[in-house]
Amino acid sequence: MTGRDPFRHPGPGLSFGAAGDCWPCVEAYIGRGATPCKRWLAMVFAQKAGFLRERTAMTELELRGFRILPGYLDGARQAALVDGLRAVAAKAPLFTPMTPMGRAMSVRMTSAGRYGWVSGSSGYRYDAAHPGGGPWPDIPGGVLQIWRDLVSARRDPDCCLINYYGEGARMGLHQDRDEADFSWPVLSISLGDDGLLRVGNTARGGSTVSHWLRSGDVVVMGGDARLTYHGVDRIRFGSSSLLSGGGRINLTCRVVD
Ligand SMILES: O=C(O)CCC(=O)C(=O)O
Repeated sequence: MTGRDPFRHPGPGLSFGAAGDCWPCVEAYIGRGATPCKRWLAMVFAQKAGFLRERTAMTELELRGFRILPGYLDGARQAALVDGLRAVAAKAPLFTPMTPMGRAMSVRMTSAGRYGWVSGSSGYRYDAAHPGGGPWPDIPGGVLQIWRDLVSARRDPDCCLINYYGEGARMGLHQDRDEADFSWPVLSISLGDDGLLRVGNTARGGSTVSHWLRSGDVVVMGGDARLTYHGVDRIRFGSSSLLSGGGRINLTCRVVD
């Protein structure tokens, strides 16, 4: 097959609604005899399971001071956010951050707002420019609305960090402490595949608790829990149909200075 195959396998990365299935599998599906491949079947079944688990908004949870709002965003708002993020990623492409120790992180990231979060040999910091040059795009209005509704209408965040978790990506336990004023919470929005959030303590070490975050869940990390260690152990790749290529997007909105 030549040219761009509209029924290709979802490739890695932020496909944001691009057509997602491979043509031989679609042929098999509609009965022309080709053999479906295992990856495609796994994705179809995982998405079906995700659909069956679809829930309405649940009561708020509290996890070591993190305020978790399960199902805060309905499907239409999630899809609208993904559209806005597609426009951000077109102007400020996802990149693979390197740790100060020179190791590639498994998530890919970009940012929107006055500042973006970057890392490299000089450490972790906020920067007014994308590593490829140029300013970061504006934070999409749908994201700002969630911040204004749940955090404050008095001041908007300076940075919306966008993390994309492909298959196998994770994020180690860490504190968000590169901001000047910890009285402002960090607002986290989950889109796409389920992600296993691990929450520790305000100092390194000690026991941890875990909670699966689903698409549309929102977490407010503030107050006494503002500096609580947290991370994402793994995702259930293909568990959501929001991103046709699979994967998870997490947005964290931060007041920086
Ligand atoms: O992906 C998540 O749910 C958490 C992301 C996070 O901890 C961060 O960006 O600092």
